[in-house]
Amino acid sequence: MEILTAAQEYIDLEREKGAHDYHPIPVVLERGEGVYLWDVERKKYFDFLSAYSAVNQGHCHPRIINILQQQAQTLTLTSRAFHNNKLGVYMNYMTDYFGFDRLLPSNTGAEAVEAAIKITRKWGYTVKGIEENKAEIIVCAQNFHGRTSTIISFSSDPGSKQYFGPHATGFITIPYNDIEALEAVLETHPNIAGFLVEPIQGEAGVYTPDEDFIRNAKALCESYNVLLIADEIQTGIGRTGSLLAVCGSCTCEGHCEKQSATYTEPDLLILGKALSGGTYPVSAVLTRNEVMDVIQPGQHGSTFGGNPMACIIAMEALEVIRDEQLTQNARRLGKLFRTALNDYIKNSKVVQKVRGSGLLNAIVINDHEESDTAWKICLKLMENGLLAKPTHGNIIRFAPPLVITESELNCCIEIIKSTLQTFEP
Ligand code: IF1
Repeated sequence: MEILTAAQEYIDLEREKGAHDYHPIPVVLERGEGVYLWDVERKKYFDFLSAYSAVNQGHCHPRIINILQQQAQTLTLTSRAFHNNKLGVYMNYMTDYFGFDRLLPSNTGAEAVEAAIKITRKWGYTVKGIEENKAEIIVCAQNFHGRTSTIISFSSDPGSKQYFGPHATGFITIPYNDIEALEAVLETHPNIAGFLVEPIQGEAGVYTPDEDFIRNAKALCESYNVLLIADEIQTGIGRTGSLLAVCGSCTCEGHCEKQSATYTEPDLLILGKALSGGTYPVSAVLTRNEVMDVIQPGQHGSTFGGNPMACIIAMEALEVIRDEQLTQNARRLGKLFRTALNDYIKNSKVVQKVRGSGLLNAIVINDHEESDTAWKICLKLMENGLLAKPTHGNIIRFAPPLVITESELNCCIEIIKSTLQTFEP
């Protein structure tokens, strides 16, 4: 392989030889460790994106990398045509960790969302008794669930879906955090099989619903015999200061047997991203017996889903979450972060709002959505040694790896404040 030196050369190669499907911050990274990243010129940065919350356990976590290396030297892939000696152990571990009966393994987040849609529809026909091809799934405006042709069909972002039609039907969109709208659709549509929802909307700009939204949604779903499908691909695994966002303020990290008053049990739980600590694509759908039983041999699958590498990595990644108490760390440092930034914005003309939960936070820039202020702030943050990315034009997401320490976070708060200061009028 060619060895290039200047960052610009790598950037040019991607632009000349690749699909123009992204508009990255112009930094070329070559190494990561914990909360830190280094570029090809050896400049060091704090990572405040964590690969969209996939690297909750920090870059190249030694325990995860160690187990990955061991398994890579032993057995990488068998396909599901044969059994392997890790999959069953992993399924047992996961169902126990998250409190469900059964697991369906996959690789990327979008694949797991697709699987959840298929399970939900088939449950709708074979258990609920909906007439074939009439099942509908309720989704929320401003959702982000992935990039497949079915999933983009119910996106509200024109860029994600325009000219990729014809779009899939069978989805009904309601406003996020609108329990009345949910009830109205359930009341008037007898063919609803599921309600697919992010407990906190990441792409929408880290939008947290009312405290009782998910709980009320679950109660409604129950009374209309509809499955509640929680997409926790981004919010799960400690990120928001609880094991899952549906745990609410419960801090037990999955030890409470879900008795906590704040926990809402989804019928289907979708996980991805940090399930591998960002080292490997691992995703999963968890549900109870009678729902998972709608899938029989030949009806779903994936060459890589449930491979022994994925299984062993995910178990270690989840052990790290527990052993290092990363959920508690996210909760404690998240509060500290929001307090510090809220303090700053009291006298700020640049930042309108700070919001989030745990270490999934965002600031809303006081400018219209098409302005490039957030982009410019991110470039300045990069210059100052901190990597973050705007979402929706005027929102900047701040999501460092959960292994960040208090002193590191304080250092980052200083970088963020002093950078924002240079944009104040
Ligand atoms: C991209 C955002 C994050 C997700 C939820 C499913 C998926 C995602 C809740 C699909 C993926 C990513 C993918 C990334 C941008 C991104 C993202 F900005 F769009 F919202 F994380 F913040 N459900 N999210 O957040 O998982 O198939 O990608 O593994 O560039 O598309 P995937």
